[in-house]
Amino acid sequence: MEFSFIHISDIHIGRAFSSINNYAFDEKVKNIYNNATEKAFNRFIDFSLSAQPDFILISGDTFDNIEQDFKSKLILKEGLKKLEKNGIKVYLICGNHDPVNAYNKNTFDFDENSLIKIIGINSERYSDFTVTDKDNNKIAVIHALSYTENHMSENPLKYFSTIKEDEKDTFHIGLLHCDIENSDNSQYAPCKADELRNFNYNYWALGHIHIPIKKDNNIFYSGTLQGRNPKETGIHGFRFIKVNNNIIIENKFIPSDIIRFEDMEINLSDTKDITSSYSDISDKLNNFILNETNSLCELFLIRLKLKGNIEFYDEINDEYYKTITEKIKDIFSSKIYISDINNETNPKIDENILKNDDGISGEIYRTADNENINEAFNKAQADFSNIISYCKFTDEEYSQFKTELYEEIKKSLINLANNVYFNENKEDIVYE
Ligand SMILES: [Mn+2]
Repeated sequence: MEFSFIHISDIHIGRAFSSINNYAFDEKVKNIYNNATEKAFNRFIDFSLSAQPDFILISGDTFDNIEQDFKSKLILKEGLKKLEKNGIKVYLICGNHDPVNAYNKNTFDFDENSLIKIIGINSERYSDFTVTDKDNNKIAVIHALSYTENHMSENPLKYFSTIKEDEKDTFHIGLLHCDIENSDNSQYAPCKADELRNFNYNYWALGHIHIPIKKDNNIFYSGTLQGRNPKETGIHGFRFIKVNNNIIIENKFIPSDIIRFEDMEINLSDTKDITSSYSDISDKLNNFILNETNSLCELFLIRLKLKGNIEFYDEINDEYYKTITEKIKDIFSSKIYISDINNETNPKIDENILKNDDGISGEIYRTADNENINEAFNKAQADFSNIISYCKFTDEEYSQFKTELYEEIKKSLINLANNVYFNENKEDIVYE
C-alpha cells in the first residue's frame, strides 16, 4: 500500500524579521519582508494541493505568539480549510511559541469529523491515533504531543507509547517539538536521538530547530518555512515523503523560502586597492547567484565577512560599507543585498618591517624562507608517506603539488607574522 505525507514545522506566522542592518531596507525590500511568511506559507499550500498527500504533519510553532492579530489567524485558518476541502488531513501539534491556549477555541474548534486535528485542542495533549486513506485503509499510526505552556523541561518521551503487538505492521510516526542532544536542562522538551530510536518508529517528524536536519533516515527536523534573521542561513522549506509497504521510498526537501540569508567570507589579501575590492566582491556574489538560477527566492541577504591582510585597511569604514552596499544592490538589480558587514581584516605590514622585527612576528616571518619550509615539508612527507603514495602522483604532479604546498605554507606564515605584528603594535600604527 502506498501513501504520502508532508512534514512541515516552525512556520512562525506573525514573526518579524530581525537583526538586519539598515542598509538593507528600502521600499521594495520592505514589501518583500512584509509578505514573505504568507507567500512561503502559500507555496506550501499550493504544493500540497498539487501533490495531494494523504496527510500533513505540522511539528509546532505554527504561530509565533500566544496572542495573534486577525491576519495571522486568517492565514492559518484559510490554509487549513483549503487542505481540508481537498481531502488532505492535517495534524498539528503545539510548540513552545504556540502552546495549546494560543488556539482560540472559537476559531480552531474543529469537530471530530473534520480532517483537521490540533493536538491538545481537538484531542488530549498526548494522543496515539490511526490514520486512514481515502478508501479507509489503515495507513499509519501517529503518536503526538503538544506543549501546554511555553516551555517543557521534562523529557517528552515519557508520554509516548511503544508500538503495540497488533500494530507492528503499520507505519509509525512520532510528532514532536523537542530539543535533541542539547543540554539536559533545556527548557524545550530535552531528549536524545537514541531514545527516539528506541521506539522503533518509522519516522520522527520533529520541530523546534530552524535549520533542516536529517539526523538519520528516520529522524528529521524539517526546519522553519522561511528564515527570519541572519542566523537562519541557507535554504528553508518542508519535506515530502512517500511510503510503500511501510518503507520510505521518497523523502524530498521542498524549498519554500522567499528571502534567503547567507554568510559569505571574502579574503581581500590579494586585492590591490579599494576600487578592485568592489569588483572582487561582486565577482564572488556573481558566482554565488549563478548557482541559484533555479531558486524561487526573491531576495538574498548576504552577511559579508571581510578577511585578510589588506593594503587599504584604513579605508574600510562606514562610507565604504554604504558604497559597497549600494553598488551590489545596483549590479544585482535589488536581488542581492548586503545585510551586514563584519570587518575582520588586518592591515598589511611592510615585509621589510617583518623581516627585521626582533620579536615573535619576525621569528615567524623568517620561518617562511625556503630552507625552513623544506625541513617542515620533509618531516610532513615522512609522516604522511602512506597518504602521498595513495595519491599515485606522476613526477610532474608531485612537483606541482610540492610547489603549491610551499606557496600555501609561505603565505600562511607571512599572514601569521603580519597578524601577530599588528596585534602587538596596534596602538602605535599611524595611518596617514
Ligand atoms: Mn520555532
